[in-house]
Amino acid sequence: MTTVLKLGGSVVTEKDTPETVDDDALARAASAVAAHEGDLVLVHGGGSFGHHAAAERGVSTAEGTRSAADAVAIHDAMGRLNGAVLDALHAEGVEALPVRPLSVASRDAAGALSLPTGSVATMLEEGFTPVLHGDGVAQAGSGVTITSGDDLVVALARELAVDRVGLCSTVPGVLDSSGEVIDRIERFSDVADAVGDSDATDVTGGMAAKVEKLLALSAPAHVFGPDGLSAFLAGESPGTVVAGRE
Ligand code: IP8
Repeated sequence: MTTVLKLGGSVVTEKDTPETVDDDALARAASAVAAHEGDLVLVHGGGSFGHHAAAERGVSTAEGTRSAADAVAIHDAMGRLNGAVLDALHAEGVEALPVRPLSVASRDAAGALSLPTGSVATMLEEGFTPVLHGDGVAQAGSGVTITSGDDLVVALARELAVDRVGLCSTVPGVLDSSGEVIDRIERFSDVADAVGDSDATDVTGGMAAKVEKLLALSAPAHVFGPDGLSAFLAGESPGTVVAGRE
């Protein structure tokens, strides 16, 4: 049983204060991950590290940079967050290893992501927990653009034999217009009016973009808040199930 789990950047950082880890939230997430049995690939978002670094330099999924210094500054910010995530996992006994997209991934001119997964698959076979993150990635015709952790989740779910996908966000699921968690989404049109943009600085789109990407997967995806993380890792279905092609 292979699970891909994204820890949202807003879950593990103080999203409005640059480069600030939410240590307690990260420690709780690491402890939940440590209790999980089975193969797990982790991805984390940018939070107050990558999104601030990218926004300061005018770089997004749509706007690339041809400045290597800017690309490396964004990558370094993500490296600092990745280091904090790895430290928290190691403290809980999780044998976590970094997999850093800038060096291995690419996008074509239309934005389609190519992510070689040989290292991830071999790490899993050897008992490690690979930890990827949203990053700057070279894109044909655009220099370096931002690739969201959500896109990495989708690429991993396509390339590996993944059974379950989880997105741990700050909200307890995908919410309808009255703030209630939607149990199950099968078509984007069902929720198009209800899902809006993320409110803090986020250069890669909000909940609407997440739902659209998850609907394209063949594995069921779950969107839940930090309180649902242990339940998800135990095989339960907290929050919203996004079941586009199930
Ligand atoms: O928070 C964004 O990843 P996300 C990564 O998963 C950067 O969208 C570098 C802004």
